[in-house]
Amino acid sequence: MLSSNIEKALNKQIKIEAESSQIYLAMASWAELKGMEGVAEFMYAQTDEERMHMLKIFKFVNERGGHAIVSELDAPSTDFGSTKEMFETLLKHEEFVSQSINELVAITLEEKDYATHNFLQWYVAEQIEEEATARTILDKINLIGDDRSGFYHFDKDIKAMINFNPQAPIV
Ligand code: OFO
Repeated sequence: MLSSNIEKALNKQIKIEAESSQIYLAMASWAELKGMEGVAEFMYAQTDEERMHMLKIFKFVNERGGHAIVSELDAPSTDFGSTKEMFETLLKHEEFVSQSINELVAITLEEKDYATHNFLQWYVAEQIEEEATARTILDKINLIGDDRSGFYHFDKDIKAMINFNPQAPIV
């Protein structure tokens, strides 16, 4: 059984994951309209992945006797400036998510809730991977600079970094 404190903190994380999904969907739309097919595809995969992150916590809360809440979400931006700025925003957002997961892990230790602590380890590992992917992409963008043909190849190559598997089970 979840304590009300942990239930509240997990519901807060559900909202963060749902907002992450919205942010990446907005990024997908922006990239698609700019003709960056590969970047848009990457963002469409990201939005699905974040929804999966949200659902995983959602189901865990209900399974553990809590009540998973669907709350109102903040609307994301519609304009992300440039591709580089968009990936900088993405990295900053993932760093914020990592911080939030870390705080959640700290609460589970304070409350000696080892089941939730164990459940959250998947998110700790996932955040390391997501931050690393964002940094790798930013390194590539910085290397390309203003080279248009380099950018054309980047848009093609980024598809290889999509690791979302739509066939994978949700939980
Ligand atoms: Fe990329 O944030 Fe979810 O966990």
